Amino acid sequence: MRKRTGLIAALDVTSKTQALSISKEIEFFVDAIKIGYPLVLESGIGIIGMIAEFAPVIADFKVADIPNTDRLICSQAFEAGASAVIVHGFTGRDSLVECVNTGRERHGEIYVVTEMSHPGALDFLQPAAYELSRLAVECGATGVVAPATRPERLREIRGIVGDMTIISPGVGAQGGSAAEAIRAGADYVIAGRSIYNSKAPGKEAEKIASEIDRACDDKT
Ligand code: NUP
Repeated sequence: MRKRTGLIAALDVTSKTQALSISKEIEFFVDAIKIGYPLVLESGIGIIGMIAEFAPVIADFKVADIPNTDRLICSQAFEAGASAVIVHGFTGRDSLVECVNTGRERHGEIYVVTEMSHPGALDFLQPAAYELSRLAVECGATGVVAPATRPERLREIRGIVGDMTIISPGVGAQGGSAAEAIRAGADYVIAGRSIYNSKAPGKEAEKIASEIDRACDDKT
């Protein structure tokens, strides 16, 4: 992913028409558009290629299976035109290595979930988050997904993954701040509902992008 604005829009709408019209409105302000099951189950896998006309697509399939099934899922996503796939690491090293290898073969990126952004992440994922971050580094993933809702944890994860890319959800609707996430070490922030539920998604994306820009200036 080439960094320009530092913003990734999550498009969890369940209407293909809405997804395409929002993509057109926000394309200038985002580095990628992340889509997942809500939109793909409604529209079919072909929606990936349609959205890729506007911005690189991250397929948030949180792939979490045995290596062979992981390979099949990642391959389908890349085949459909995704630039990146989000996968889980808790299934273990062999599964993650298979995802990373599939990404390499398809010239695509693989991002590994560490600690999720929602409150329930404290139940099982938080205790494993640092190990999952280390596993992502060891397996040669492109980057990790770490929570904007907990900047202090994001900072720790940055310390573990070095210069690996961090993409950070939880901005806006989940209460996280884009500026704080950037200052804590995120390369990109992910915002969904605050953009697609807004009356003016383009303006909202522009606003978040300029917040990111200012936070990047603070850091340098
Ligand atoms: O830890 C995570 N938290 C999270 O919200 C990992 C994710 N992939 N996401 C996704 O980011 C979530 O599924 C949604 O697509 C997006 C956040 O959307 P919103 O809360 O800004 O609407």
